Amino acid sequence: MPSKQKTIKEEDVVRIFGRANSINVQKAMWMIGELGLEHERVDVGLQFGINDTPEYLTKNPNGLVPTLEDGDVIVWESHSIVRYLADKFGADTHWWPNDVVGRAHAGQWMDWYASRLHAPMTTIFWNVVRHPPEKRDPDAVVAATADAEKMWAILDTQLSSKDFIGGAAPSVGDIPVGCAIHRWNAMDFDKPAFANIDAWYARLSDRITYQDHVMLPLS
Ligand SMILES: N[C@@H](CCC(=O)N[C@@H](CS)C(=O)NCC(=O)O)C(=O)O
Repeated sequence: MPSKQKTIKEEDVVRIFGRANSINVQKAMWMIGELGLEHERVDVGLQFGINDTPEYLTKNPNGLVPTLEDGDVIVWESHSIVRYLADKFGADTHWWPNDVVGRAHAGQWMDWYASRLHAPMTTIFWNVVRHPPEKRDPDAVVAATADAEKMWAILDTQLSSKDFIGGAAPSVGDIPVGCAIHRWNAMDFDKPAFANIDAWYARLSDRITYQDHVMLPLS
């Protein structure tokens, strides 16, 4: 009797280059987890190095993580990786809205995260978590918190009538902001609370893949 177990061929495995504590890597890994893809993650970046090697730079000339390798296809930029994965492997799921308006709105919230929320969140993260205590700037945290608060308030309004960013089920639009809200909640600093965002975060926290790839200790 031939074995019923599926043989995993090298080309069936998607590979992510990037360390697990990077928010941008977490976006890709959460998507991979939700789509149930066979995958391998290779530690790259910060203490692991590799991202400045000629071999890595041929894959991703920015020298940043994450980079996706899917057979001969290379994709960098975390949001593009998330959209590629959802489009290729999740087109029949709620992760990749099946209508042009749904996809536009999901993309809008991904771009909005990058253009409006990422900068203040990065300032807070470095000054609360990653910088050594003597290098932390509390005033920068206060200023960035005020900026981030305005942005979270926009998202809170969006979530006042919806369980997830686009409606009743999560989509790619939830992924960047979903990764950011875990950091916001897990970091220890003075911050405002948002009722609709709290309820959405509780919904995300119920997902095993979110626990596995996003709800990691901050470092
Ligand atoms: N816009 C890029 C940003 C990528 C990025 O800045 N990655 C950071 C980690 S979050 C990085 O590679 N830092 C250098 C390192 O880890 O060594 C994306 O979304 O993928």
